[in-house]
Amino acid sequence: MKALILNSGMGTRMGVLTSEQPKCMTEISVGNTILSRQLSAMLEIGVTDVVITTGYHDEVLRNYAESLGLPLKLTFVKNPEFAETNYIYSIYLARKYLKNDDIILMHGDLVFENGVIDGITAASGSRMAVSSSMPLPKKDFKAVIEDGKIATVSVNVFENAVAAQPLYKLDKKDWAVWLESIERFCEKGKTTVYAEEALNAVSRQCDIEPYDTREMLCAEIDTPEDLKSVAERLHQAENRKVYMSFSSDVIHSGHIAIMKKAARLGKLIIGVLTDEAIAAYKRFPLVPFTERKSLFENLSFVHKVVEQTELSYKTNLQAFKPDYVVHGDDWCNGFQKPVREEVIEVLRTYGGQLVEFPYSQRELFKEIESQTRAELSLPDMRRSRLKKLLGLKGTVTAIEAHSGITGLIAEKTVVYDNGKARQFDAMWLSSLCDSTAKGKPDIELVDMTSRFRTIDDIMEVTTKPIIFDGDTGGLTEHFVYTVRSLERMGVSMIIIEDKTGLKKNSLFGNEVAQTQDDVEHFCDKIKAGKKAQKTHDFMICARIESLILDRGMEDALTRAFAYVGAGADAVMIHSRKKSPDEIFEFVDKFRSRDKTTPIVVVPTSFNTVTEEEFKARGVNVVIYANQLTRAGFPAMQNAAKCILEHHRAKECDDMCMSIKEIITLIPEDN
Ligand code: SPV
Ligand code: MG
Repeated sequence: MKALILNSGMGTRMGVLTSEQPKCMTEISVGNTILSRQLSAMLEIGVTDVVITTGYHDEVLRNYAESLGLPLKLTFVKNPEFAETNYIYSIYLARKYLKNDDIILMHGDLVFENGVIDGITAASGSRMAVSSSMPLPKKDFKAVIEDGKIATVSVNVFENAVAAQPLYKLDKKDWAVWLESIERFCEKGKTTVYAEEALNAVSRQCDIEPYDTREMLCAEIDTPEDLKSVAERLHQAENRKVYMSFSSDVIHSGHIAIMKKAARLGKLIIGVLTDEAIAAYKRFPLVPFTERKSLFENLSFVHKVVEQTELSYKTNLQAFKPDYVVHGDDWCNGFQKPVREEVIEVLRTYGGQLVEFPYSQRELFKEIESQTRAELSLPDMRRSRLKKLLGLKGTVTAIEAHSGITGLIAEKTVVYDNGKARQFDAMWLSSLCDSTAKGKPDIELVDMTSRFRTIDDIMEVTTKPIIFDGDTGGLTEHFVYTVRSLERMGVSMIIIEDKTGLKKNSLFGNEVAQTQDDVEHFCDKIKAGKKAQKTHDFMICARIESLILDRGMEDALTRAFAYVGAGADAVMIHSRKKSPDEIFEFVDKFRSRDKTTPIVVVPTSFNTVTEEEFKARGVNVVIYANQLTRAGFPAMQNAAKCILEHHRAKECDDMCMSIKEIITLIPEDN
């Protein structure tokens, strides 16, 4: 594509401003002339071949254009008869440089904002700039549109016309038709008419669509008054605020392209989502907030970088009142739909506008995302993440997983509510559920090798941190090896309970014989585990069984403080009461002396308490310890019964996931 800029004319209506130089050299904003803006605009859209017709002050113009030093191939064609002819003749003289190419054609006194040239060149096919929101000009061009195509361009048509500006993008085919018509006109001596006369003669053979610039600036400068008003409008346009939000760890060329486009609409403000906001809706960010923020701060076309603390744009839009919000067009459906609707709603309150650019689905970008996921699942990355999440969110949630598929459910289940997303932060590798899945009782019968195998299955397909139910931790001599193995695998925390002998599930309470370990012995186990671990981020949590075994609150608290003293990174207080009162009392009393050690709860019995309430009371980890198992097995039992009852599977089909769903449930690129 080439550009053709028509600069032969004298611009007499500009008065003294054009006595020494052609009109296109008039300064329109600090350090920029009409011509320098036009040439930069061509460069920015990738057009490097520019033909400029000259005449009036030809030398001055050439020298000036060359002095700009832009990496453009400039071809100057002088119309020596510039005073007696119109630009139709200048084009005629330049015709040999203009054949067999798409053309951007503009008058040399035209000032337009970036959005106009971006819009006019966005789609294939020929376009002419028109404005449906501008009043019809008396003297300037107007266009008549028929069947969606430009039929007539003239200063004299008023019926069914819209304001039009001499800015065209013409594809080779249409331009050839017009250029041939120009040649015929000039060869018949019709050199004083507008080139548009030649277009009108052949417009039915062309497909030039109108491009509506609406409120955007696209105007010719004929007089000093025009100069003043256009300069003001340009200043406003260049100072418009444009807002985009980002949550990605990496900035790839797709992001750069869309940001550059956005920056062409005004001053680009980037809202960087905080780690907490990202962790809530997709996955833990690989690159922390401060790093991600500085990535954007170092981009020359970014004006300002701000923090966005939630998925919703509302707070930032109300604070910055951007003229435009820019986003890829991929958020019209799916979970971001309500976020988008809220953006439109907020923009409407003050007259802002949403601009959506096509979202790039390039394979490379998907690959970058999946590599990021892969990195999150590496042992070192995964292990440290629980501590980071605790620091970030204060309170985290975990759900049990006992197999690859339950791991995937824990990993991927997300619910969206009004632009907010909720998902589990971590996985609990329950001894009860792991044993149950193997059809065995929860009595430390499933050995560590087998438990590790389950971890491995889950780790292979997930990225979230794992909290391992270590039962009693076994013999201290064995526990130290368990700690190191778990650490190596990338597990974040082991919880060991202060019981000894044959362990039974806590939810039996004193209905079965269970022995609580003595404080000193359990403290020694904790100390040995802490000494054995190699990294700083692995956590050992001491689980206190005093309430389960009716030993009273004092015993629970004494043990909790002793275990923390021995080096426990967290304490878990367990209860099998329906009422949460004893848990709340423990948390209150523990927190009155220890403000920081994380408290873990497993609200299987006291299940009416919300995560928000636990958080408010000072609890840090809420574990949903067995719900997937308890939900899954009755469903399977019912399906089995249903088949037995009906002697066939048809009746049980409604209870089942479809074959299509089950075979697509597990993505191949996991
Ligand atoms: C488990 O899930 O295995 C637990 C929690 O240890 S509980 O079953 O409540 O004891
Ligand atoms: Mg257990």
